[in-house]
Amino acid sequence: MAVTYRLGRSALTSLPAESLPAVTPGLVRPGIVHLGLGAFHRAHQAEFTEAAVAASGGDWGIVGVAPRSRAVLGALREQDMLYSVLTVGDGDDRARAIGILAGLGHAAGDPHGVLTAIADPGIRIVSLTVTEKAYRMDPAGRLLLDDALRAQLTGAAPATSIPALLARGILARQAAGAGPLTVLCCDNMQGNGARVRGLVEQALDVAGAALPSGIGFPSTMVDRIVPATSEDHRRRAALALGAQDAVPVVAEAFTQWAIEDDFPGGRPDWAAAGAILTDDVAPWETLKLRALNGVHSAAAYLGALAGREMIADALDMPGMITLLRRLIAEDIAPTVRPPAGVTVVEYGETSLTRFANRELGHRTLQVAMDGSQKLPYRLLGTIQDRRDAGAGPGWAALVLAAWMRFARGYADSGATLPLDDPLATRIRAALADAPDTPEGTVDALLALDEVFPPALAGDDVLRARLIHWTAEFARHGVEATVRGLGS
Ligand code: CS2
Repeated sequence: MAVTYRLGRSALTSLPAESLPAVTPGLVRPGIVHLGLGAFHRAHQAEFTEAAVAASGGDWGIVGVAPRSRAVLGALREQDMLYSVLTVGDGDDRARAIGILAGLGHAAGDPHGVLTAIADPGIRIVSLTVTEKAYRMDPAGRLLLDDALRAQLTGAAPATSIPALLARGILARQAAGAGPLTVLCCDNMQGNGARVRGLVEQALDVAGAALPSGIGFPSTMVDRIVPATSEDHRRRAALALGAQDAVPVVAEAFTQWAIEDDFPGGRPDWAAAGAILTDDVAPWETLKLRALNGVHSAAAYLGALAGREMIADALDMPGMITLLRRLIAEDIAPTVRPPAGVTVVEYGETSLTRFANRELGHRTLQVAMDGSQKLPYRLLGTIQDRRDAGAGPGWAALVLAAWMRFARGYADSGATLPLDDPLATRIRAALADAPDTPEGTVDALLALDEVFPPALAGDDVLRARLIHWTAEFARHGVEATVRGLGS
């Protein structure tokens, strides 16, 4: 069947009932400005928010702001701000249009427009999915201030970066008397609410101001695997939807959101959409970062080094499941106090089942990117906690050694691996100056103080295990090393 309609309001009458948005597009007034209009937000918070408004009402439409790229904005405009979520992996493809977007913005092109949107009294939440690096903080939570950022914070230059948009947005609200606000960080960082609060306080300080009262910074744990959309996904979304969509997002069926309930300006009824509202989100965050994201990164680095393109292919490597199960049970589980009713090992098994979803087409290189920003939250905490408890770094050291080998820029076959990382220049320079030996690689990278806290950088036991695994990889390759562990 040829699909000729383009998704948009006028196409809705031709969509199957199960593909229709849960709210009437255009009728929900804006209450949220969301920074980061990538696939993850559109398949996660946007879907939860739409379901919450459908269940319980409220003016919680989302003004979606793309920080840099305009690519998605044009297509969304042409589609009356509608897009679809294609759910794959459980037999049938399902696609549903989402109609909760109530406005669009572009931070790089129209920063003033974004500040005006944030200062609107109708807006009570500014949420973010901008990835770890966009916060421009070191592992200790210090703002990485340079001249360009200082100019943005003091108003000498337009506010296009995340710290500046938040700080100047808050000041613009204060000037407008716009009322209480919640800044809701939805990026994969431990204690993400407190971290962003610290960032905003430092940024306001540079701007010569203090944090006004009435602003909440709840922490949240967000979870749904949402890889980059491929041409094949686009085609399948059109078939399942019955309309062409230039910007569908693809996701697994699993979705989870745990939110600390601290919203001075109110919030959508996300609990009605299945979210967990709690006063203690830390157990959820630690569990997810270590027993999902940390394990994901393990599969990504080992898989990429062994020439596997997709995460599902990495899981198929002989020995891989055994290794990941040991990592979860022996190293991660002892460091995590899971939420009531959850066990780390069962949760970890669910992670492995989710990673095996081949329909997602999740590339190892996509998960491998930005390792210098991700590993502190997903892996180094596990190592630190094990060392503090007097235990060895365990299998987590093997995973860290895989990142170190990956950082050298080529797979075991000799094929080039792109180092897509904000610290790529620093990492390359450190390695170029070091001898090409296991000791040389490990010492050069452990010395990166943007990544490794002093306690780990100076840990001889960790260093010895990293050298051991780096030497094993050099001698046998990752494929054989992992296979050997599974027997
Ligand atoms: C992944 C995450 O790309 C990555 O680093 O580990 O994006 C992961 O898919 C999500 O956090 C799942 O919630």
